Amino acid sequence: MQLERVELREIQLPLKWPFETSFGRTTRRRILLVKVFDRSGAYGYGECTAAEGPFYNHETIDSAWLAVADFVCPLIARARVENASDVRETISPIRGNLMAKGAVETAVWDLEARLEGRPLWRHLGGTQAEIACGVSIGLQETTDALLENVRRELESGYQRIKIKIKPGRDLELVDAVRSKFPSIRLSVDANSAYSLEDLDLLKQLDEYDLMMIEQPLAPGDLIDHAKLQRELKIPLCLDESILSREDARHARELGSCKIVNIKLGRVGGHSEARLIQEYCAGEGVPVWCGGMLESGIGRAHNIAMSTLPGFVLPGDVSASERYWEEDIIAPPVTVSGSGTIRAPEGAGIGYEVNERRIESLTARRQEVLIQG
Ligand code: OSB
Ligand code: MG
Repeated sequence: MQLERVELREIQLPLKWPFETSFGRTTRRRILLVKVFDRSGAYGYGECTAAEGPFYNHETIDSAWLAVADFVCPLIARARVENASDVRETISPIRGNLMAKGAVETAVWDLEARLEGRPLWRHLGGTQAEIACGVSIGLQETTDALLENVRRELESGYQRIKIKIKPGRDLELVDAVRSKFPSIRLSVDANSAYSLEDLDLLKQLDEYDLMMIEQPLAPGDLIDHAKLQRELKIPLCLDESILSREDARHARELGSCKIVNIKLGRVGGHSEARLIQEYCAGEGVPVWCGGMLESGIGRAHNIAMSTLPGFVLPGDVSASERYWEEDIIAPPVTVSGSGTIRAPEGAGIGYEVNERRIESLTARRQEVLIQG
């Protein structure tokens, strides 16, 4: 592989329904797509999962654009990267900016798999041709609307329901869903909206037979998560807190969680994701794939990652039609009646990228030369 140039594009894609978490509400996505070209003319696609504003983590699409163009690409150019597995180390001098790095790193993996003519998921070492899917349901206007959403997703076949909570909108939502659906696999995600001062409330969640509470406390609070986990029966799952295999090890050794959510962007790409799932598998810690309201390209990468052997719980990887009127890949991602997605057998991410549609959605574009 000889990298020649990298194309950055911002596309704008309205969500079918607004998505609300404890940190805010999204109605329209601004998505940075990265396309890397080999000198042979082959290419690979990656998606940056940074949001429009710095509320999930510190990155934004605009900070990521700058990081990719001014720092990630130049480092890759200087190193003359030849293998996807070398990208992680090559760009490691850049601190943070993991979603920016992940966009490029995953694109190079797609390129390499396409060059070898095989599915990315097999190229990564995936073993599960069919992955288990759940859904993440945002905060709704009313409890009835939430219950109706849960009912519809269960009817579609999804294997696990996760609902978003925040202070003031927690116990009554969980109580309503659990009362109406006594035996479903149910979890909650707080996106860091609580502190140890909420211990009494969080303890009450213990009574609802949840699969997990995801990220109740601040991203840096591994110690407080460990204190909280000692007070609860339900497993804690960490999302925002886990940026690397080292973070997973620290969380494990401290007892901060019993389950880990892995997101490609948050950890900087496929290589780090693979290291985390390997570590967790060795420790008997279940992992699952999180989502960031991705378009088809990021979604396809999530599917590939989810086929690795450590991914034993249903992820937040769901059908394109839950997000978009029309996706940018063909066919769109679909989910079976039993809540699974079959990993595609085509080369690379395995879905056709609709370049005409991408062109029509493009708000800005920049090309960075790697090697003339
Ligand atoms: O915490 O998992 C999260 C979306 C945006 C930011 C953070 C999160 C989420 C989701 C949605 O839960 C997952 C998805 O459906 O893509
Ligand atoms: Mg989360």
